[in-house]
Amino acid sequence: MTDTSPISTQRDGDILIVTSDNPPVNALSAAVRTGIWQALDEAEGDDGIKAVLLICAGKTWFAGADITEFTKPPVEPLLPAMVERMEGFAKPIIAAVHGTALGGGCETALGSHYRIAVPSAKFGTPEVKLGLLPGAGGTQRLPRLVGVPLALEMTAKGDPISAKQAHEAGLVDRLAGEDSLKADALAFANEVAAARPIPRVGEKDATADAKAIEDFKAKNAKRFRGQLAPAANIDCVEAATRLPLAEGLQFERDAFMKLMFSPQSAALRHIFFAERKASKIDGIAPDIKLRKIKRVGVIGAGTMGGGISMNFLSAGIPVTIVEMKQEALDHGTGLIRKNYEATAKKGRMTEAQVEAAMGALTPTLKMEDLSDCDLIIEAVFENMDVKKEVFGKLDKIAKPGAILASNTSYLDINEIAASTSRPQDVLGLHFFSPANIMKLLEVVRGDKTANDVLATAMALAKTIRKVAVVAGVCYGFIGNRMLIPRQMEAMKLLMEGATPARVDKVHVDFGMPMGPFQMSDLAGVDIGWHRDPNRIESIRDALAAEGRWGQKKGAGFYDYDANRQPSESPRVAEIIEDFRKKSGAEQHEITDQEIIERTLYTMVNEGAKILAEGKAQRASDIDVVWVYGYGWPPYKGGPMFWAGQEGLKKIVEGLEKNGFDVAPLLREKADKGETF
Ligand code: 3H9
Repeated sequence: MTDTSPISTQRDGDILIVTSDNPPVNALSAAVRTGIWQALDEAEGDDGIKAVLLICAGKTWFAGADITEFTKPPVEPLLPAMVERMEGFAKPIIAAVHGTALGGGCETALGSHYRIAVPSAKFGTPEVKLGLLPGAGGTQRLPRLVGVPLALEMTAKGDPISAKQAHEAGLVDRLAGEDSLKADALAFANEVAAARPIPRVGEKDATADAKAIEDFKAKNAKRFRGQLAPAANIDCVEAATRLPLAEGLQFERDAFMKLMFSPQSAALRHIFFAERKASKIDGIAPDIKLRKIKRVGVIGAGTMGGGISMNFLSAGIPVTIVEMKQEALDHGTGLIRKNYEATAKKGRMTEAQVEAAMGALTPTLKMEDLSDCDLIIEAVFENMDVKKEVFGKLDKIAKPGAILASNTSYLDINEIAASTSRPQDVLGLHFFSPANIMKLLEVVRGDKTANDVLATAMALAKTIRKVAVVAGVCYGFIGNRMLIPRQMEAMKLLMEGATPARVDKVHVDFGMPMGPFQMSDLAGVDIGWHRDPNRIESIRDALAAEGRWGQKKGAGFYDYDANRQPSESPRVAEIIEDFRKKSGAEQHEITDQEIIERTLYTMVNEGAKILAEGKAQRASDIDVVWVYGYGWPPYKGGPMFWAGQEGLKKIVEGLEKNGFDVAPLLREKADKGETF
């Protein structure tokens, strides 16, 4: 091993301790694999060494193969070969696990002969989330060790299990003390050094379990819709039940390589890195001093204010929530409690946690009570005058240095900030509904927003487990601004001969959770309605005037039954027909491709404008917004990445064919043969 190798070895009696120190997550890079290989040579060549203890420094055990190497030429020793050599090794290898043993990390633990872990450790094979499968024997060794049902859950869904579950399932042999992993692992190594035969997972048989496999497929069909990787993981687990290890490993290898070169995996890997990149703010040092946020104020106890509050309460940050009327305040706090209790009922929270969260909530009718808050988020009615009045008041109440945020979805943050004497402390925090569940947070940077305010908001987003993206001030910011052309075209398509169900189906087939009209029905057809039933200027006006406000009223673009199951509505068809006649819009045969071009290509076009105007820092941020805020299928990488996969030339041609003005940046990139 060289001095720069992330792997070091050290003797402790008969045991060779092999330590990996490859920050930040001990990814199994070529240097790590080479180092481990050489450490095995060392152990092999020294008769005094009776066992090998593999342990990691830093915050975690190997969190997987090094994903950054996937697009580079392979460097030996490859991970599958390293794991195989470990499994066949003549001296016992003990894996001492802390942090997250993920992907190739879990497989390295499986190749070891004994596994000891701290109680807080997690084990998982999340490759499916990168459009892959555990390609270093995971699909073959897991079912042999933990059985088919758990192996299916772990590989095809990709969620980790706790050390305790892993222990119960036989994946972990022994639990160590939380703070004494090395000592406990050494003792374990000494205990098993001479034990024979050496337990090797690959020598076990996986029990055939055809029913478990069929049940699993049927139960998860909807969840896995459109994706290649879950099915490939299932096939490999199934192969483990009928093939000897060597053949199973080959089966896995072939399936892995197919996935590795699939556009879906490229898209998912893009999103993985895009999500992490989004938290970095161009031009702001990563070590900038942040403001301390010990108490948060929320103005408005409606659905949005309540949801926003829950994020902080769940993270242990006390919240003061303000409403104008006692009734509304009681209703809002009641709803928060109801939500928490529903979570507790599902076993995802204890009663004590519910009480702790509710205990950290201070409801009040007085704005003055916000004076001790470090961050105040306004979630009142979406109207500029109302917002300005609130911020004017806040300016007088909030302590110096408090961050003042608006949850507006569209309005100008600069104008809101100008209603205070401290525009440097003002920014937008655009949560998505339901705010306690949706992962996305658009952090809107005003012209005068201070760097430390922005950086504090981004860090806080991580604390409350949101994926945050910086957006510039423009109408609708990133996400809603791109939604506008999509919704407009969807409406025009109705006028030209399409039905809501047809347009929605194309979106659902594309991989979206719902189409534009299903989304309108969920959000509320009455949103933004002028509320004058006699003023009917659009199909939406006509629906709203008839009380067809969407799912909440049992009718919108669709009719809904008591279980909220939609069906096409004859009444809506009449309304559309009426508008078609009145407008004289030309009817024509509408293909799926035309729907894609007019509703999705137009979004890409708008995204290009957002980028050119500097309202998003990078194209990948736009992708993150759409994946985490609007359900764009992650395996299609977000609109800007997908545009690259489609080919920007094709996007330009599609836009031109339909008479749209092509954004100059999009045209420029298409002409140069580039992607975003
Ligand atoms: C695999 O193993 C394939 C094999 O089966 C088969 C091979 C044949 N590689 O998330 P964080 C970076 S596939 C390279 O902010 P956290 C990440 O980009 C792999 N880099 O930290 C970031 O960089 P930066 C299966 C990686 O504490 C930094 O580390 N494994 C990798 O919130 C910190 O990351 C997975 O899919 C990697 N594997 O969460 C696990 N992982 O600072 C993927 C992370 O420059 N990783 N980075 O932005 C995770 O889930 C989380 O990173 C983890 C830590 C839970 C580990």
